[in-house]
Amino acid sequence: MILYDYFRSSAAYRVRIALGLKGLEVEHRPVHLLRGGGEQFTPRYLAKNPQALVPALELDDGVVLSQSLAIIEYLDGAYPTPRLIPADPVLAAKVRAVALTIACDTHPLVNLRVAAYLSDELMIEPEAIEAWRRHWILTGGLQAVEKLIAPAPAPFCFGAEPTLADVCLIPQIFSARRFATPLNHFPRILEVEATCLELEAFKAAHPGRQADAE
Ligand SMILES: N[C@@H](CCC(=O)N[C@@H](CS)C(=O)NCC(=O)O)C(=O)O
Repeated sequence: MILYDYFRSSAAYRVRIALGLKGLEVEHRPVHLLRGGGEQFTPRYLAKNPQALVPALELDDGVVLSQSLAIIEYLDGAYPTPRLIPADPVLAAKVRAVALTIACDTHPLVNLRVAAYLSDELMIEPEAIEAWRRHWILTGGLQAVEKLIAPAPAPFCFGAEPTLADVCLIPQIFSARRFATPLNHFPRILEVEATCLELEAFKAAHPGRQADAE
């Protein structure tokens, strides 16, 4: 399999963690999101993913999957050990709710193309864009996630094993720290982070450990 990847992409980071938890090796093909106006816009990459976003996962038979959560659902179906989406339907819905809070209601608001539009089209100053990012990371995502996982058993988001919720949360925390978002009001989230970062799958997926890291 080939993962079209960018070291700092939160969405690609999710897929890297999932691959690591399942012990799967892939070839990484970096797509530089900034260089030369963005390699995601080249015809060669658009043929892989017409959305011009990373990640994309090319399977051995040439089929290309896009959207990190769809890719992870595929991996969970094709390589079910360990399961990232629990079999219990209620628990699965809770895990997906945390994942979607991050992937649908937080990350899209702070993504590169949104920041580029604010900056290049609306002429918004860099400091205001940073404030925008912090605002949505907190109010769009982490405040709710803290409440969603607080009643669940520790040390991961939902108990003794990592799930899709942890896979989505760790990259969002990385992004929060990158934009100097205060996390001190989120003890449960910080506990999950400390627990995950002890696992090799989470360590190996970290942006700083990627071959294309800058
Ligand atoms: N919902 C998509 C989001 C993918 C996404 O936004 N990727 C970002 C990097 S984290 C990207 O490729 N940005 C390029 C751009 O904004 O031009 C997913 O989960 O895969």
